[in-house]
Amino acid sequence: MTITLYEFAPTRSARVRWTLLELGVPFESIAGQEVFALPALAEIHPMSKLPALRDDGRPLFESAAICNWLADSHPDAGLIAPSGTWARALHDQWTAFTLAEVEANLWHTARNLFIYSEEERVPAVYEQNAKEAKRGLAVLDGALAGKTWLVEDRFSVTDIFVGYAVAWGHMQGITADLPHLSAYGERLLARRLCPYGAMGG
Ligand SMILES: N[C@@H](CCC(=O)N[C@@H](CS)C(=O)NCC(=O)O)C(=O)O
Repeated sequence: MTITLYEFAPTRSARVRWTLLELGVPFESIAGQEVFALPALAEIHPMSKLPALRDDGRPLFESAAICNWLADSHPDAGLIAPSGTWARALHDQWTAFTLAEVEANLWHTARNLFIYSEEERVPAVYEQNAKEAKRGLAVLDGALAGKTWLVEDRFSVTDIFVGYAVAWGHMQGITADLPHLSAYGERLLARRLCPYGAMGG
């Protein structure tokens, strides 16, 4: 079994890197900004986005799908609750919530800050996106009151997934008055294998 990860450090590919490191699974890394232009990436991701993965030759994209697959296919590591359990439903809840209510807004701002050409950028969206992302982050802040980790109060791939959006929100300057979330972010960064030190989009 060989795993190849297409990645660029400051992007959502960091979620997959961290998951692989926590699982102790060896992998080949195709890394760097130039990866976006590789034909091999286009063969996996129809929009040539990162992260992308080949597992034993099979192509997979979307960070949530990849992280879940990796954790599910290495069940002994206990990094994700089994399908059909309530803990798994909570994992699905927090990952879907993070994507829809937090990350979509952060990404829209990021695209208008540095992905789109100058003529295409709409700075008016920053404030609205920050407001909506903060509503989602505030829900996570509440969920973390009196808890260390999101699901069953033990570290899991849920925290790897949600943690990236929390770190991203921190970078966009919208987590300041969310104390449980800020403490959670610090706990994540303090973990030995956490690669979220250098990220952002
Ligand atoms: N929902 C996707 C997001 C993929 C995505 O947009 N990745 C960014 C990097 S974080 C990218 O490849 N951007 C290049 C582009 O938009 O063309 C995931 O979580 O994997």
